[in-house]
Amino acid sequence: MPTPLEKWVEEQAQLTKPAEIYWCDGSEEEARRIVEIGMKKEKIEGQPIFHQLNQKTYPNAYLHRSHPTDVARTEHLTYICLPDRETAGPNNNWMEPDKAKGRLRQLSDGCMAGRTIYVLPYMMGHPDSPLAKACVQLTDISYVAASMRIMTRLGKDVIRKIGRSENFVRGFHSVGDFDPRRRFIMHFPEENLVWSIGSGYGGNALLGKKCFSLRIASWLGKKEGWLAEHMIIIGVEDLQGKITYIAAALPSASGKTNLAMLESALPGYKIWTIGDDIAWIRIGANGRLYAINPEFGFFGVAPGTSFQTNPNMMRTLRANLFYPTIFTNTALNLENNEPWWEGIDGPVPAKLLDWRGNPWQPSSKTTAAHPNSRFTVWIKHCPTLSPEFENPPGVPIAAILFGSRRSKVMPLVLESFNWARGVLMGAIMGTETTAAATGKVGVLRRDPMAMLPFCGYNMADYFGHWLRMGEKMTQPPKIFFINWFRTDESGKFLWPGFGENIRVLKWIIERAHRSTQDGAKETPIGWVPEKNSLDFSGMKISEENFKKLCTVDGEEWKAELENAQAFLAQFGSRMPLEIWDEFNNLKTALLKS
Ligand code: OXD
Ligand code: MN
Repeated sequence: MPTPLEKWVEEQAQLTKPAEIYWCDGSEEEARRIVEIGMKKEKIEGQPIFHQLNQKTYPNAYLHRSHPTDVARTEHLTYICLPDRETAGPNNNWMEPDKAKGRLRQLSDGCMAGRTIYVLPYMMGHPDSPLAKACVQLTDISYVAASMRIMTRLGKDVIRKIGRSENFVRGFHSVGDFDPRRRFIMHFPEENLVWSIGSGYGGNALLGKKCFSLRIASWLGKKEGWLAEHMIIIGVEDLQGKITYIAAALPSASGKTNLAMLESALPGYKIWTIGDDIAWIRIGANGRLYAINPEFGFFGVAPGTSFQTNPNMMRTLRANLFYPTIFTNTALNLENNEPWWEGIDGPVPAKLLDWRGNPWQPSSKTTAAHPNSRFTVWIKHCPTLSPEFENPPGVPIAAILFGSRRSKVMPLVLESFNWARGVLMGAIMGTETTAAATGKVGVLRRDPMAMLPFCGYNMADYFGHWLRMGEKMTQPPKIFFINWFRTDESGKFLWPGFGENIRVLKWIIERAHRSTQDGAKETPIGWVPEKNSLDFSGMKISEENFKKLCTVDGEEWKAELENAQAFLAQFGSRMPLEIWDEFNNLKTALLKS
């Protein structure tokens, strides 16, 4: 008798008609073979999937050029297929599950003809973690097979673990013909199923990541009483060697990965990396929050990454371990066969191919690397990886941070008065858009808790779930807001960011453990730091700039709340009343100020 897993694979193969079914075992030898297939056999528009880079300076690294129409997440083609539209909410595209499956079956019929279907068994989370989930993804491209081995705990043990159980997360993926008109990323939360066709882009195709670990997992979290969040997890070690753990949500392509492995500008402080994108968070028996990173690799944005901005990532990218590192849509330096992107150290090389493989000159109108070019790299390459990364229960979280990307309005750092107010402020968080998703860059959109593209159900229910989680904890973490992106009148950033961000983190951990209100100024929206409470040793900042960074401008905030009110109103009567109560309290406080 075939197992439910074998049966499912067989059914998918009958539909998609591949030439071959290949069950991956996760071994090193297999990883090399898959990369080899991508260099020699599989092609996109006549071009090999992988190009081997300089093995001396970037050991085991390869460059992948995607289909030119397939370079970012496509939110307008991403659907949540729950039985009723209301449960999916206005924050998601919705399709009725049977209708969605009909459409997907039609698109998938014979879509793998002549190709190999790779069966990828993997775990999200350490297998002994109370939150761990066994998953299987099917794909028809070596790029995704190789990337999933970097991003997850992939191996044949997972097949043994699943055994005859029906209880595994199913991910079906095919690149189809890469045509955006036949591209869909569909989620079926009630069936633990993701079905993605027409795209090889990470966020659309590595189904353990955004699709399962955020969209489906957020739904599971709501049902089971935990949280799946778009958050990094770090430990901040202080001068006494004490480590305080923080989870921080930042919008896509806003320095999340840099923060996750920050090199401290303050001597004696150190950041320990646990995760750079996703946190699964549960309440422990002691009433505190515990977080794990369910992933096993980084899928980070290349442009802007350098020894100046993120030295630990540069070291990670050059580590010589047996997991391949994949660069996607970066430029190629023809002089030394190294990847290149805007913002990397050193001068612009004389001979470059752009991300599409065409010769590029500084006078060219487009950037050489795609603005959303990426690297995929194994987490164990990271020199700041915390020993707690492999700890199944996770780490206790003392502070939750919400970061936005705002040139005005949001101060550098702000501590919320309490959990419920923090949830409201997280719910109305606005941010200026980046290249991580298709669409216009730099326009303001509400991105609650940096989860707008990733919450797999109605966000009104999600806010309610956050409020309930707060009530269940005996020691809820403090909630903070950070904004590295505030500018002056001429559009210049007021805060240097990067390694200097430790100064803000230091303030935060001190506040998280504090017993007094000293060092903070109360404003209608929360507490902001007094200048002398931030450690500015070794850094100069003028009184005036510090004031601008921490200003809470009543007029700006009144306009902000008006815009936010319209956002909240689209959720209608589903919005928890507590959220409106908090909103009205905030509004009253601002009007009084
Ligand atoms: C990502 C994203 O790729 O948030 O992490 O878009
Ligand atoms: Mn992300």
